[in-house]
Amino acid sequence: TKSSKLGLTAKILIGMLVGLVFGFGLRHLLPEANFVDEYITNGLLHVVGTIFISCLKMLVVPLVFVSLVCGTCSLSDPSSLGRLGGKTISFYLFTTCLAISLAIFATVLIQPGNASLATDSLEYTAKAAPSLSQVLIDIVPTNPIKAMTEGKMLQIIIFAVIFGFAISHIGERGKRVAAFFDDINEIIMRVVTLVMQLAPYGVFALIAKLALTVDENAFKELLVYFFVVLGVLIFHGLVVYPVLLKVLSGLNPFIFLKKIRDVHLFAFSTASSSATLPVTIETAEHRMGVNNKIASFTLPLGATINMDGTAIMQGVATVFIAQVYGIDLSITDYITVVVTATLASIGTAGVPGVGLVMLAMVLNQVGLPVEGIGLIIGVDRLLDMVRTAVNVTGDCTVTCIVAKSENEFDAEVFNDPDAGKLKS
Ligand code: DAS
Repeated sequence: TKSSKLGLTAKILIGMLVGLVFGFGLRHLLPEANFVDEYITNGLLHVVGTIFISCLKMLVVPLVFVSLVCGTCSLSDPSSLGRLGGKTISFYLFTTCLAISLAIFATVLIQPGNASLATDSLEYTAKAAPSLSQVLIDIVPTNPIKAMTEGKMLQIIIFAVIFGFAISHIGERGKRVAAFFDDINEIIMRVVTLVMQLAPYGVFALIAKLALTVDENAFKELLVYFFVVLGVLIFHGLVVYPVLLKVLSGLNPFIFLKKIRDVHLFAFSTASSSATLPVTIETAEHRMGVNNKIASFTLPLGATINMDGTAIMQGVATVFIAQVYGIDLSITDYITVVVTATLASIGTAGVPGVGLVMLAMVLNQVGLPVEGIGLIIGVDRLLDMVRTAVNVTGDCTVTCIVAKSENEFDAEVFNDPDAGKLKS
């Protein structure tokens, strides 16, 4: 039947649209109804949306550990591990620097901040973020199982790389172990595709809840700020990455953007790079032709330390807050913002609400009032959804560039429009 021909992407988009109509319709038709809040917003929609995100997050640790063990033990030699890590981290830092520089340039140019915005009643207590040296020390797990139960991504990555590397050094027995991990990886990827079928319902609930709870008044005062962040996010996501992909790998950016659509929809609706990670890995490997030995390393690392969308919000927010408080930033301050935000993206690996935690670090660094964050909180939820989609696009772009440069890329799969397409 026609409906069975509808791909997953179309079903998710329908889920989003119905969620928007349902949420805004209910909000404006029954504005005072208490039962809506209790039984729908914080009841049905909250339960369905949370279960959907939990189903995705449930797969992250086993998938990252198993796929990274598979990827590492199939790497030809240890030096390729070093080269792969060096290339990946350099590209991630470069794209983050570029993102925040674009953001600062746009905000200085457009000047969205003005002294008319009320600042006296603002307050914001920043969550303490670990120092970069502490993050580096924490990278090595004292207990790998504890790292997995706590979802400490960098610790899981390090342990999986060491474990996988050791497998490739125990001769014939290693081949049997590697084959076992390959089978487990296949099983987990199959579970990923099953969970992805829940997306239309999960996305409906998440978007409907957003429509019912978003603070429409906050947008009135922050419209210019909101559209400056949105504009730079869209420019970076749809212009900068495609240009980098074309120039550095020769790949067709239009095919890339078409194939990454599901990842965008998951990232946008969940606002979580880590929850989206199973879909990102599945898409990179089965739809874009990136070899597991690359994707299994670059994508978990990217989801943890590469947050260009977040850096863009920080760039705009920092200059915006300075403008509202009438504080002039010097060139040195701008350079400090770029360096701090780039390093902060590594320093706050995997911290929940990482965007605002990093912003507090950047504001502190240039002596701006952290309570200024209270100005932008009202529109941050929607911007978080968009910048998460940009974050994962950056991860995929660098993954394709690195895979192509390592010749661990199947161009046939990339150019096949139906490769790895989820049959609904
Ligand atoms: N939601 C974060 C992410 O998962 C981004 C952010 O908070 O800015 O990438």
